[in-house]
Amino acid sequence: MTTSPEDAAARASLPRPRPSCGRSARRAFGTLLVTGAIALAAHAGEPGDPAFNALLAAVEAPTLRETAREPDDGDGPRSLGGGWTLDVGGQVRLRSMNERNKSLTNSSPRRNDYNLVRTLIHADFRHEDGFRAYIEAIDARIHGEDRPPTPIDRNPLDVRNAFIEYDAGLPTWRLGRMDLKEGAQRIISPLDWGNTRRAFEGGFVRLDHSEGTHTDIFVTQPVAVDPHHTDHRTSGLWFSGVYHTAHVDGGTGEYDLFALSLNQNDDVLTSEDGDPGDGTRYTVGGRWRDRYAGLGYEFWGAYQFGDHAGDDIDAHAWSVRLDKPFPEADGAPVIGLDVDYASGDSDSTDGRNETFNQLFPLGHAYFGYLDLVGRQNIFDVSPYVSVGVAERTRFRAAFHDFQLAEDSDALYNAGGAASFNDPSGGASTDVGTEIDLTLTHVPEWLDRRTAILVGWSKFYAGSHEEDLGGAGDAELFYVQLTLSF
Ligand SMILES: [Ca+2]
Ligand SMILES: [Ca+2]
Repeated sequence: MTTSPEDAAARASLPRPRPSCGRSARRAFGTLLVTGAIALAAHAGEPGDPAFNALLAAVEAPTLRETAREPDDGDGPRSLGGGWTLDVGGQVRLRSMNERNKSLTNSSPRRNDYNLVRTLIHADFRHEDGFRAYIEAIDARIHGEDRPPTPIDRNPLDVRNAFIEYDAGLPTWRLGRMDLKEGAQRIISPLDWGNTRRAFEGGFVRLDHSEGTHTDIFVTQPVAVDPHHTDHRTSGLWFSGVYHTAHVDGGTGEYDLFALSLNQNDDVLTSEDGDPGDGTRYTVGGRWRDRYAGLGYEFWGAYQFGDHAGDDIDAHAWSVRLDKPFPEADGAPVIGLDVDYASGDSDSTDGRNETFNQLFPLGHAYFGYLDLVGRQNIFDVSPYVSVGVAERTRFRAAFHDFQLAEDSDALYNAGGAASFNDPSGGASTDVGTEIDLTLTHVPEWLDRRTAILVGWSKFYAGSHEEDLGGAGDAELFYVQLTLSF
């Protein structure tokens, strides 16, 4: 989105737009949604047995769940003799997507209805002496789309995981193409929601200290998905780090400490003066999660520094999560609140890069299921409620109120792409609001780890996009079936 200096100056002289009546109404609706769902919880169905509740908890937030089987998760590997075993497994996932105006510009075609089909098959060879070879193939396709596919939709028949491992007890060494998943997946995730998932190539060492506590050290290059050719690691891009996770308080508490480095060569970056260059971005931070008096809480924070094509990096992000479960009540409801902040750039000409870089996140889980918002230049307040509404069925409702952290920086989507940028800072910071409703059902007649997910999301565009030529709201309806074997 571009705008003339005259327009920007005219807007800058106007009073800052205020939230409209409709917006206030939606905020009120968000509050009502939470209280209404709590009331609904009081009349919900059977609480169910604890084991099933645990299973449901695993699938009720599909965005935080590893739907693909972990390399070490098997139901009975077969013996090959000579100390070797083999486990073969996989997953088929089908998702029907019905999007409306996801561009937020009302550009044609406004509707985009398509089907995503993904098949994963793996073979896991292990030797009793600690040697291991793991390979996983992916076939990710899209059908019937009205708009061009995104980079995470397609990857017909490729290698998604291929590594060798040696587990000598302490530590575990891994070399090859692999997933990286750390903490609550805020900045390092395999991005399971994406049809293609995400992988890295390089070396990985896990130092095991005790149950639930480990230190990971890795030096990798992200794999670039190529829908037409074989995938390769991204040349000139390195992602390395140390990520420590520890369990405390007898397992109820957990904390992370991390130091990461993203190194970009080949002049792919651009300074605020417009000069191309290389750069290294360091990210240091931590996370603390525990429970107190029945209330769950989580604090997360990260600071970034380094060099971006000659500009100094100075960026940060933080999150606060609170949740209150009612395990004894019908439907075992949970109410919660997420607040997420990620810095933006306050001056596009000062030679300081202040936009937080979200790195390799599962943004879908945190900033609305329409994926219109990522962890960059944003302030998001999101209350939510989750409750069992019928046998083996759980309902979740979340509300988001999005504001830009800095009005002179862009809106960044879940993939990190910038849009609706007004460097003059004349446009409103009001990005909009979103409602996400999901229903997850685990059918009794299907195997474990199999789930049906139905979701509806609606984004109500705020005055920021309207100021910069956006038009209309966005909507998404989807149905997903996941079968693991
Ligand atoms: Ca490919
Ligand atoms: Ca700047």
